[in-house]
Amino acid sequence: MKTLNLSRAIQAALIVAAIGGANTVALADIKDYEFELVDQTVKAGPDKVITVRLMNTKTGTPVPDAVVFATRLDMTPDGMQEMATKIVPVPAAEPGTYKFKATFGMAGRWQLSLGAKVQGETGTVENKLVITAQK
Ligand SMILES: [Cu+2]
Repeated sequence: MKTLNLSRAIQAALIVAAIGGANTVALADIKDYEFELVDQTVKAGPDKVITVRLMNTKTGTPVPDAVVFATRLDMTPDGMQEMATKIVPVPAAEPGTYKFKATFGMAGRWQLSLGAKVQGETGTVENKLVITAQK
């Protein structure tokens, strides 16, 4: 019966460790961050600026000084996955906001794929936002 008691003890210790681990993760989770569009629409045409805000959804505050990268801008929402456009970062004045410049060659819905590294957090924030280009 000694073996059984030992395995019970190990099991209990593992459960405590698992709960402790979960609590630690819950204090600061990369899933608590998300991007939002400052403007839902943009004028179709060359060199249009998109502004996004990185939010901490737990505190409801913008997150400055993140390393933000736009990975892709294409027309997936309108069934044109292959219709992608170049996207380049431009300086943003307001802390917690990030700007990009792109040419919207066609009116319609565009999907912006974004990533971010947040200071003090492990992992990567990954979001897809839909912005509408208007004629
Ligand atoms: Cu298109």
